Amino acid sequence: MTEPNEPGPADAGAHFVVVANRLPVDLVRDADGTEHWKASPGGLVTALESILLANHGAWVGWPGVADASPEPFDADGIRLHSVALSAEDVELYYEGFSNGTLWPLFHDVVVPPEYHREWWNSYVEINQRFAEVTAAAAAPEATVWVQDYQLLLVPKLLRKLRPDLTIGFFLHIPFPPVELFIQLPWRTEIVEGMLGADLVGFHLIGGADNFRFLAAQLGGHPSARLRSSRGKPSEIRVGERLVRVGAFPISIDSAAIDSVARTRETRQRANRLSDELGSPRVIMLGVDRLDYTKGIDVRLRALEELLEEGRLATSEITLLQLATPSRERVEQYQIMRSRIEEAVGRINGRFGEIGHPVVTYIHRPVPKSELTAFYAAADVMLVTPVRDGMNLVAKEYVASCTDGDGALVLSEFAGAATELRHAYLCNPHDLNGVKDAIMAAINDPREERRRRMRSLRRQVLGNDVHAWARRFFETLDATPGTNVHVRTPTER
Ligand code: ADQ
Repeated sequence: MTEPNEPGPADAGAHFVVVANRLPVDLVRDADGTEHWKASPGGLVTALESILLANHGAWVGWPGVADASPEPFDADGIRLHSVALSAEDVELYYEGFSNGTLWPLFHDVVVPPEYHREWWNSYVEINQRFAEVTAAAAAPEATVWVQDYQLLLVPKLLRKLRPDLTIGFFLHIPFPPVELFIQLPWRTEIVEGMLGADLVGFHLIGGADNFRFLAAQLGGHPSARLRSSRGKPSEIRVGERLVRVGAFPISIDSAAIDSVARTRETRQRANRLSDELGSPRVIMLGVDRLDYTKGIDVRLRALEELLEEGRLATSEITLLQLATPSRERVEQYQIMRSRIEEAVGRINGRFGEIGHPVVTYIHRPVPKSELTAFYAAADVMLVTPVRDGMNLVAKEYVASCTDGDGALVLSEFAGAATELRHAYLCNPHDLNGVKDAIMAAINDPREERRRRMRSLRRQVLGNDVHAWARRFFETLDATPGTNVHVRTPTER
């Protein structure tokens, strides 16, 4: 998407509406108070853009700045509806309940989740606000697709306001096992909120199974116990309705990344990067939001020990670690950032040489075109989260490896590991295992590395984000009682 156009006239509502915490454009407020919009095309926009355009769709979300409530407007054919959040809403609903309670709880309590009633109250209130804006934006019998953990209550709240709608829900992060989920004081409300959808989608079968089990336990929906045959969505009876639950592993626009990676500009930038890094034998790369789930600390510890033990030498390797700033006002993120920056400093202090640090650390986002060149330049990609819903970085790396020469070290705790079986898989809690996986990725014979990469590329190029969205809609359409009028173009 590019810059938005001027506000358009009010309309009778869209037949397809996406609801997500953030709009696909960010409102930017300059120091002098002037405001402008900046496109921020994430993976979800890429996935849904063609469907939104084919259906004159709408998007409901927060514009990213406190106290802003612009009127609905059109941006490249998509109608954008802002949900206004005050600074206090951001603190309680977003930083608090979404990222201080749900995020750590759903990521296996990697850090302790905090349970505060005022965070929960705000979460309920803001979910209601999202439901109201969506109810006003949707045409009669429209299809609405609600996204992610910030909006778990929206399906039920929206159904109450607009029983005519067909509602899909997709969770982008893991859904935890019952033993963890039941810590949540508002566990029943959350499960009931999600069951307001006609189709509840997860990345993995494990998440769908966890949810079904909980629905049976907490929601009093005994039919939820019924297991479906592997890979097929199952059905839960909720009153008169049937709710489908299934696994839909998300992907990327693989062909687009592959073709950018093949351009001369990208190849040249990749070569230049290698020169800038001192043309080492092995370039290792990490690309993450700076988040405590991503295991940046794990790979730094593995690297430090490998250097200490002399299994790797400063002269032959380098690690480029890109870490996008994220949730910087949340305390656990500040703690993690300090720990990572301390480790980078320590490793460079111990093992770096003049003009040749072992770790190059960039704490800011990198433009997508640059990122593809970085992937193309990397001999070994390190993806070591302690828990991750999917991890798109792993797939982006594979799509960028057009010469088939690259190795992916991948945590078993990333959703992507269920599909990318030929990566160098490792358990991030087993440091020796991580070190061995890194060494194998570096030292395996070229033919073995290429064999693995061929298999990974088949998987990633054969299962792209467009297929993901299509599968979700087809399943939603096949759910009894739904009324999907969404066109899903097969050609982009
Ligand atoms: P995230 O936790 O944000 O997503 P991920 O899937 O890796 O994690 O996606 C990150 C995206 O940000 C990638 O497209 C990547 O290219 C980009 N990115 C990361 N660091 C960057 C940098 N330094 N510069 C520029 N771009 C950068 C959540 C879940 C994941 C799930 C996705 C999609 O936590 O598990 O895979 O949603 O469902």
